[in-house]
Amino acid sequence: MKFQKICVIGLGYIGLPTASTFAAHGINVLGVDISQRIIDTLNKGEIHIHEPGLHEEVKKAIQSGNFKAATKPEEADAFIIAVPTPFQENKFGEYNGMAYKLADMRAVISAAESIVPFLRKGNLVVLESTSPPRTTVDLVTPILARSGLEAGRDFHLAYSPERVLPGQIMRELIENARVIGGVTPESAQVGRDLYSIFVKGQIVQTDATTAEMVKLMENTYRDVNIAIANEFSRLANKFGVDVWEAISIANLHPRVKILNPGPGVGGHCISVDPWFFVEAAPALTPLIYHARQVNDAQPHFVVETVKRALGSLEGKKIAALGLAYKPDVDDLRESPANEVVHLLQHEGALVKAWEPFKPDANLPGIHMSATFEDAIKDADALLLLVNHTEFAKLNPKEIAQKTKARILIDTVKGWNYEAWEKAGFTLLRLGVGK
Ligand code: SAJ
Repeated sequence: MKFQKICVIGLGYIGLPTASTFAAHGINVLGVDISQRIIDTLNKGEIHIHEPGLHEEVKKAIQSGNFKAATKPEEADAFIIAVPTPFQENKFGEYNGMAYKLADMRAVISAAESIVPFLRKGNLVVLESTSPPRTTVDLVTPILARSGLEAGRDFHLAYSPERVLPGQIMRELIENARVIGGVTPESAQVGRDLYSIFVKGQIVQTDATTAEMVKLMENTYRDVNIAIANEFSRLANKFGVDVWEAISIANLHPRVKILNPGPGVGGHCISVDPWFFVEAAPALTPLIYHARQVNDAQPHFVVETVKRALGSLEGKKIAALGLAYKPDVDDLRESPANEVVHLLQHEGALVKAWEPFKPDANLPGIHMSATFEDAIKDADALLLLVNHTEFAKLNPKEIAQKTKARILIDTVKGWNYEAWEKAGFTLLRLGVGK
């Protein structure tokens, strides 16, 4: 099937790169978002998020006339839904005394509803948002049926998850393998026709529910593996071992690849998606549930480590370096660093936070320093929470001039012991019981 015009609903971290990449490949793209502010920003050729290479792509797409943004969809050959599926803030499910988080599917529901008036015979609709198993079949299909058209007979419907890594989205969108799950084999084939416009990686066709499950399995696999690394860090601490050394030696085994411990698991994917499995089948998911618990509790282990370095935290001044959920991104969503700062403050610490990718972030209850120098100047200790490249590159001798702190706590193995100790600092690393 040929596509002249497509409509991408949701212009966030996935929708916007997808829309601008289609536009760069000559497709007429209408990007849709509920936020008028985002629409105005994009139509000026500006962007509202940080992702390397994205701004240039959007600017070119707008200038070429291939891309415009609006708050309402229009008729098109294909509709792509790329809206967020967070979890509900104040509502939990319960199974055998275990509370679990619930998906908030409202954005998917209203995106599907917004397509109904514009849906025509022969169209393709693709859901990209990470969703609980069976969402395409059980939630989206009945909504689209309100158009009077039937999925798989009158129009094509598929689920195709994004699998791109924030920070490398523009490249991975094109190069990564892509799975397309159709409600019928023909829907999957038409989905393939669409994405083969720019995807260079392998495209695999399957059914919609398999594709949904694949996406959740990938992120759950990573979550469970980070959980074991985090649990190892606690064990190493207890047994007087350096977890980083132990992991690097264990990883010499040809079939072992332990991930890195850290302050916890953040972002809007890995810390969220495993809950979709738990919600869908709590009786079948004890391992997934407990891995989530381990990762969510890791900020407490960071606080214990800080206490080991500083004793009581009452009145102690701490510079928290990095609030993003991972290195070299500006995304602060579900960031464990944020949680660490709150826990430290709860123990009486006076925390100044510095996030180079979003110095002016407005986070309730967190004091953001306007400059790095201000954050570290009067601190008793510097706490490294995110391994941003610029933190790894800091010059210990220069920092020794800029701060009165002589204690460093490194939760991400971003700093080299020798260099910092030579400059007069004492460095304590998460998961090092030596
Ligand atoms: N983390 C660790 N230890 C590690 C690796 C990561 O603590 O060894 C932490 C990070 O610091 C971060 C969190 O885990 O807080 C998640 O980071 P990430 O880099 O593992 O993943 P995301 O959330 O940025 O992107 C993931 C990717 N999924 C997989 O690698 C299986 C990406 O490919 C997906 O497209 C994305 O989720 C998504 O959108 O679902």
